Amino acid sequence: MVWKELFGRKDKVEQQSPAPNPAQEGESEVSDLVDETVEDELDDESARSGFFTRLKSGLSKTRQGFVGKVEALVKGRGIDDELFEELEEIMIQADVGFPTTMHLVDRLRERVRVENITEGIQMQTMLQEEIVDLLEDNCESLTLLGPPPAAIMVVGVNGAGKTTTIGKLAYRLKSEQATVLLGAGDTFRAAAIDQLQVWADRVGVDIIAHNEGSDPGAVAFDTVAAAKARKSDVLILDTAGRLQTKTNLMAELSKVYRIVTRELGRDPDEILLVVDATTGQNAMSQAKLFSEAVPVSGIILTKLDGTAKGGIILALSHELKLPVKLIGIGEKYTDLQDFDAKEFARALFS
Ligand SMILES: Nc1nc2c(ncn2[C@@H]2O[C@H](COP(=O)(O)OP(=O)(O)O)[C@@H](O)[C@H]2O)c(=O)[nH]1
Ligand SMILES: [Mg+2]
Repeated sequence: MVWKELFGRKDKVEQQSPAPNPAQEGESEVSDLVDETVEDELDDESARSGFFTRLKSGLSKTRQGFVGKVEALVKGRGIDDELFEELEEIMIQADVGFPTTMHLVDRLRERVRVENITEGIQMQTMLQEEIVDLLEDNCESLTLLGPPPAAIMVVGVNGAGKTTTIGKLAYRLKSEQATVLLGAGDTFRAAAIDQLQVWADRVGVDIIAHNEGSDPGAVAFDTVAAAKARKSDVLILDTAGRLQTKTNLMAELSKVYRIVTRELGRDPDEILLVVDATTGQNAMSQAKLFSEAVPVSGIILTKLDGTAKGGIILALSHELKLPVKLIGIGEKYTDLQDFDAKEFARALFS
């Protein structure tokens, strides 16, 4: 996601607003005395390899728990029915889910037949290709088409990683010269408001917050109004971690959505459902239920670094037809990445 391209306002690049200070991570500033073109290329290159290295290390548990097992299975084996069955088992254990496992294994069976493959090891490359295909079928990046303020609503159960992700996203957008306004829509707990405030201070963006227990609809209203008045580029609204079983809380979430839509005069640009990858198949029911309350436009899958069962990403993408737009691979500012199917599969299989 490069918001300035999405907005088509490259002029923003020239207006150097102070970049947020990622002091926590000790990133050094690049000297602007060096030839800019070379610097840009180097930056691009090191940014790319940095991106991949972080992705790879973020996925290390899943690599061991899923791809590592596939590797061990197919090595030195010929292809027979038993091999397919054992492969299915590994995939189910990695949370790929039954329908998606069946889909992938059927594809492999078909290709093994048509392409006359006999060695198990050849099937591993095929699996990687099929995973890329499956993920790309439903791949979309964050879309902030504006007009400003672009609006992002962030929903999901308590503890999924909403507030942290909003902090990371604000950092990222600000680094790309966007002015960002946060809305502390989780009014249920004082700690939730404070937590977003801390992120806003750290990143250096504005925040609209009311007191604990106040109406989240009023926060939504004020956030949109302030974003318009201050001519913010992007507003990001946090929401309470409504348990999907509590109907009244879901109703409240739809109300917040209606208020944002009304005040904006259009749908929010994104309604992102934050899902914790470590919650396994429960992620699927969360996605279904939240989608009934608000028109979820994409998923942010967090804590991929904390699970060996990252296969859930395949289930979410294939079964729900909801694109995974961003992934969280750690707790630092920079541990939020655009989801790229090819890079993801490459990191998993390398
Ligand atoms: N390891 C890891 N932890 C994360 C990630 N995203 C969020 N967390 C942690 O998950 C916990 C809950 O996050 P929070 O943002 O408060 O969730 P919320 O209740 O949905 O707002 C916090 O301790 C975060 O630091 C991630 O991608 N990786
Ligand atoms: Mg929160």
